[in-house]
Amino acid sequence: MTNPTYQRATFTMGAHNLTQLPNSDNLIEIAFAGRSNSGKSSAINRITGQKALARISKTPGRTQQINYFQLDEQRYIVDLPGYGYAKVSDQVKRHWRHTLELYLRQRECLRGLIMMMDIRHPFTDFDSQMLEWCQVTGMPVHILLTKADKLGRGAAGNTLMQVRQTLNKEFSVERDQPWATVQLFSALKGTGVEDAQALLDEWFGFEPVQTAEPPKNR
Ligand SMILES: Nc1nc2c(ncn2[C@@H]2O[C@H](COP(=O)(O)OP(=O)(O)O)[C@@H](O)[C@H]2O)c(=O)[nH]1
Ligand SMILES: [Mg+2]
Repeated sequence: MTNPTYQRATFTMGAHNLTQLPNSDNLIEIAFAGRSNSGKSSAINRITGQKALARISKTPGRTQQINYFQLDEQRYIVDLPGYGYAKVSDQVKRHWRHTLELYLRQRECLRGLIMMMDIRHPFTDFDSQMLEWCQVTGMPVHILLTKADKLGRGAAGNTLMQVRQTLNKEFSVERDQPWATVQLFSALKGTGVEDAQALLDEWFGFEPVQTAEPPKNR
């Protein structure tokens, strides 16, 4: 069952640089990152059960700001700018590259990063760069392999396994110790939504939602 707090999420502010972020004392943030067009907005909307919280943009890369969605006084979902969009100037790219690095390495209230990777194109250059920045500080990372509906079950399962292997080999914090976790996800079909919500619940420190026993028909 969806934690109703996600459905109450509201947009509170967009920041263009780190000085505009809310004071981190007593906050818990979970950030969503991904290449433009990786399905980040669709994932945020699906996980929060809101149709248009993060605007699903047909023009990739338009969201060049850090967007804050408030769940309650303490907890925020943070939508980081999509990266890898060719039409942005080099200067803008450099600005965001630097800003994202500082954000991931220094933001004290950041509890973890959810990274969207299109299941058909995992580990783009900047995905790997972001993973390295998180690896340095041991920042928890959970990867959603998005648009899983675009592959058949077998192929999706194989990609999941390969991605897990790559994570354990190339991005472990301790040798061969899994650090980042990964799952299949489809905003279209709803695959993996509950698993993603359960992870957010854990990171945000929400108690597991009790599902009431349905009344028995006699
Ligand atoms: N088939 C399929 N398409 C998806 C899924 N999630 C997103 N898309 C499509 O991928 C494109 C980019 O999605 P969007 O959420 O805007 O990506 P963003 O740029 O990363 O925020 C849109 O055309 C979406 O409709 C999914 O789970 N399955
Ligand atoms: Mg988007």
